[in-house]
Amino acid sequence: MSNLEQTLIVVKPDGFKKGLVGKIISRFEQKGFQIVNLKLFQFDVDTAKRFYESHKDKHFFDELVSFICSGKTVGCILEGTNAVSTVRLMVGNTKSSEALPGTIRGDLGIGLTDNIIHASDSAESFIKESKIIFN
Ligand code: 3AN
Repeated sequence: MSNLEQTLIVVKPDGFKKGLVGKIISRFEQKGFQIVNLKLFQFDVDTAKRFYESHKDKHFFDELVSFICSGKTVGCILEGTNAVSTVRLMVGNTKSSEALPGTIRGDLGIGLTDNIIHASDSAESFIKESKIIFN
């Protein structure tokens, strides 16, 4: 039975600077996901802190906020079967250096904080994060 879901991806500043926006979104289209909404924008510090609120007690929080604000990003809402888990599989391990070949981070990135792309980790995160970006 088909489980139609939506999820959010954000191409991070390193992905944007490397000119990977088209390549990344194309992978999701080729997989069969539909683009529901798309936005080019740059995070300000307040928005980034709200977006990454669940990490506020982590040692890397300030670095993460500073990095996501460092350049342009592209937010995209995708829709399709099991979108949340399938998109996360396509994104790959948080540490790009350990992400499997065939995943976006495995093929296109090498960093940890700068790991090319964000993808919502649950339906609840998608609702919260997409409201912050597509307010
Ligand atoms: P993911 O994006 O794979 O879901 P999370 O949610 O654990 O990973 O972490 C959110 C973001 O925080 C990651 N995308 C990465 O940019 C950054 N991050 C995670 N762990 C670390 C770490 N140990 N040091 C620096 N940055 C990190």
